[in-house]
Amino acid sequence: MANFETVEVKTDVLIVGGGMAACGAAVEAAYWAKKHNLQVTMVDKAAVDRSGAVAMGLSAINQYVGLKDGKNTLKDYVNYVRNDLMGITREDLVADIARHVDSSVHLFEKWGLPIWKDEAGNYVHEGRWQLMINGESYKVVVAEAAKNALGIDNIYERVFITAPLMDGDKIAGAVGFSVRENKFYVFKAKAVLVAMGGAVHVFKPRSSGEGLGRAWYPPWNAGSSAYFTLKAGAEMTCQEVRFIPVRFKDAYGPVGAWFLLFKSRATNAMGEEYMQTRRSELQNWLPYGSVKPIPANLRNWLGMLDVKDGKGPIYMRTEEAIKKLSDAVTDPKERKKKLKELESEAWEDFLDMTVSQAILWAATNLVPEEKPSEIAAAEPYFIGSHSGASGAWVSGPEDLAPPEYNWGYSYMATVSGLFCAGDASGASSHKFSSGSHAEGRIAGKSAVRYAVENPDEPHASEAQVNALREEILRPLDTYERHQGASTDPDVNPNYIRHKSFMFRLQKIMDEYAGGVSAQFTTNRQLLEKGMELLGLLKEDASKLAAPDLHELMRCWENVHRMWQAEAHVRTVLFREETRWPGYYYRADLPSMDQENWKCFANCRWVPSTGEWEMMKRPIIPIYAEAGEHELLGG
Ligand code: SFD
Ligand code: AMP
Repeated sequence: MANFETVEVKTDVLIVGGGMAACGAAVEAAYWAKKHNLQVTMVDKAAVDRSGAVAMGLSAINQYVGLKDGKNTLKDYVNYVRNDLMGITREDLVADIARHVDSSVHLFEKWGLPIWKDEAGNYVHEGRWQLMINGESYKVVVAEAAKNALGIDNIYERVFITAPLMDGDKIAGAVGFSVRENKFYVFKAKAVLVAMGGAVHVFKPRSSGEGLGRAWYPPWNAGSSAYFTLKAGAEMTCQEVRFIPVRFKDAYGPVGAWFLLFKSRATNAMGEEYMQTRRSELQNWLPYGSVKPIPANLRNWLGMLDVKDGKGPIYMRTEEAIKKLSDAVTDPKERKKKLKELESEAWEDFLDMTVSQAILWAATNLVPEEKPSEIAAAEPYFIGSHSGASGAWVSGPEDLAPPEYNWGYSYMATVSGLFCAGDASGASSHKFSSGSHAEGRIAGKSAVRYAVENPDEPHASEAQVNALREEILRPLDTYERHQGASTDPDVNPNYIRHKSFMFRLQKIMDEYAGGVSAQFTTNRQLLEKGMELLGLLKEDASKLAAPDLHELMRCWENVHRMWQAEAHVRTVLFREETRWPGYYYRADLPSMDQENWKCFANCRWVPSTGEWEMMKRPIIPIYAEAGEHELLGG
């Protein structure tokens, strides 16, 4: 592409992504870099003010430990996370994030985020770990601090990072392209911090036709973190752990406030409460089936059993919850006031973070204080920061991590100089927006330390840069060369456009890897067939075609998704058990095997051979005595 300018940017620490983790990294890295006269650069595919999962805002901060109040301890949080993930978690990472997360929340408040307070001036909790916020502008507030810290000249927006730049097996930077101008970017850096979020639309979504693209997690998080770290040769963890949230049906409104704050019940079409009627099923998943709160995947599973038995729809009993809360107020005038307050809180919960759910309520004449509302399990997502766990395998903090979990700088992947945070780093679930920010801060500081102690200039060969440029821009060339071969630009014997490619990927994942249509169920033969079809899809990736920069981005997003898909299918195959029913069910191996599989299932794509390696890594308890650890489910 002769009319493409190549722009080279040299920096010390490169932050890729501009979301919660990246903004946390920016604040901390800028502070430490200044002390050492180093430069920190951030690059985001979108505009930092409204990029990433928090673009629309949030109505709650889901991780606040409240260590200062003395109500919770680090051990409490570690126990909660370990149990929720059916025993599979890195306690060192979870504890490290938990001990830093409160300060991120206090910073948000200082920067102007309104956090709900009660009459005594204390934070209003949604649940034990969650705080209610007026969060429509959450991301803008967090972005402003990051921008102030870095300086606007050090931020590149609307540049889609496509691949890592390597110096042998060490990271040397990243390459990408502008989605608005004909510019190919080559960022060279001593340390690179990956925070490009999770992966959405790897599986076929429930939405179709006019609603296509609607999802719970943002469709613009397309697996770039996983692709980047895999292609750099980093070891990955928990690639089999996809997250399926239960959400208000069709517009994906959050359920947390209803279950935790409003204490609502969910019932089936017959009015039965599956969390009660299906309780005995929990015995099959001990010790995790007996913990409190019941792990997210098991909560899903009990509801799914009702749906499988034809007992849907499943309803959130909003009318019942609102009545119960307002009836508790005896004075009629006060009761009326309470009712109004609850109604407005219910709407605000959606307006703060899932506006389309409020629109759907309005469009379908849904009055929450009068009528229950349907809920459903969404489609699978890859997200290391919520109740999923997928991401890179990173080094733990020196003072907490045993030798098996520590190989140097905190939050550095197994590739020298490559750091990860938020959805990009694995096995440290339940960090959410606040914990991702905190993890970004720790990783940002660590990346600066790496750049100080490894001062050699980054080096990447011209041949590598040229090869990447050619490969990345190829879809534009392909389109230009072949567009005349047919009258319909979507149907052409010489190329495939991004949407058709994505549909093929989603169909494979849906039918063979346990998506919505397959009721989240799969087996070895299905997975192997899925691998075969993914192989064919991978061959066709070189035929992707794009008429413009926007579609070029779409093409690469789908290549990134495809690599996330492959890591997933390989790891679901590797783990010979069902550990997370409600997320996926291996019909050929329908129970949990604590003896052989209470371990991490890790994988690595080896750049020098193009082969994949699969390996087990041990679960090492830190926060519980051996006996107690068992009792607590870990
Ligand atoms: O209720 C590239 N989340 C919630 N967290 C909470 O604390 N409270 C809630 O209420 C939450 N809920 C919720 C949440 C998310 C969503 C979408 C909804 C509801 C509807 C989760 C958090 O948002 C999440 O944990 C964090 O945001 C994760 O942080 P991070 O940094 O890992 O990801 P990001 O913020 O999405 O940022 C990703 C960035 O990468 C950029 N990017 N840049 C360059 N090149 C590429 N190729 C790139 N690909 C991506 C993005 O633009 C973005 O800047 S509730 O449901 O639980
Ligand atoms: P959600 O809106 O589902 O993302 O939930 C917000 C927070 O509440 C997350 O920390 C969830 O893990 C938690 N949560 C949601 N539903 C429940 C529930 N029924 N019991 C316990 N925790 C829940």
